[in-house]
Amino acid sequence: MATIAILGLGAMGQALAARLLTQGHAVTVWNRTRGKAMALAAKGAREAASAAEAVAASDIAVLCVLDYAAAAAVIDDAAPALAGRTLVNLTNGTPAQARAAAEHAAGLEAAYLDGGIMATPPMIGGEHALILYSGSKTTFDAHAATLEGLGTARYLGADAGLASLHDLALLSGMYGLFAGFFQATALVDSEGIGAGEFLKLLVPWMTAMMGELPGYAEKIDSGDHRVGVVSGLGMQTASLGNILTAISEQGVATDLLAPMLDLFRRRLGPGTADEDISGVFELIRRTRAGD
Ligand code: FVH
Repeated sequence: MATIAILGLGAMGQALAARLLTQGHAVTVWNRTRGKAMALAAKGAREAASAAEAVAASDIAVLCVLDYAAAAAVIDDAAPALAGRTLVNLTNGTPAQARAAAEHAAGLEAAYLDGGIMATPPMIGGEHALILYSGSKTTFDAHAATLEGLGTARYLGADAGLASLHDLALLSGMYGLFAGFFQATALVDSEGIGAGEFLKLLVPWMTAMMGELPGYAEKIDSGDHRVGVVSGLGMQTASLGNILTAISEQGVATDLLAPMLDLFRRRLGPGTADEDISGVFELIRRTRAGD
């Protein structure tokens, strides 16, 4: 059993602390604003008066606050106690922020892991909870058994920014899905069809379309968007144009889908009508040296 500090008792910090207590770990908790530790104290947590005190009582400090500005403030408060301990930062941020935090922790002589939580608070400890980690492999291996208790622990590499990169990429996919759902539902809603009723058609359709992704991935990885094309960019640009015309005619806002048509039209040119729509990836990817 480990001695663990949970720094930050928002919805996620509370869930993490509760899970670790259930698993029998010795948990010390701290939150900027007092009064959030009562339920955890009833389950056996000890409340510390400061972040430094919580860290000093523990081998591992799990930091989960609103953003990296808040995380930096907590790390500064805890700095005197961090030397020789492990800081696991599960605060949501950018890869650059994660790398800077890793350097900051190294300067304080703390081992550092950055993490991205792919779960909501009620999911913590459950079979669908996934937490991505990056940073020192030695540190991850040393604490993997404890971290597995919070959810499947996936180590992505020594670069501390990798967990955040994958976290934000997965969330980008999620928001794209939600955007499609909102746009499609607004269209049928214009004729009085309810969202719940429409879902019966939408979910199987979206599930079937997920089957297209491996083909797109192959084209993106090879850079060749002309192999095995079934539905070309020319046809799909006309089709998406029809969809946006219909959306406008129905009095529905086009905001969520219109940027995709702009990309299709920008990509469409002499010789690209027969390539796949995966070609739009070339318009949004970062240009690399040699491209
Ligand atoms: N909740 C969720 O569904 C998502 C799931 C995926 C991961 N996220 C990220 O987890 C971080 C914490 O999220 P949270 O849900 O716990 O957020 P809140 O309930 O709003 O609690 C925020 C905590 O942050 C503390 N805090 C804010 N500013 C400061 C600061 N300057 N110094 C110290 N602590 C600060 C706040 O303290 P207080 O307001 O109670 O005093 C809460 O403990 C987050 O990165 C999500 O993106 C959650």
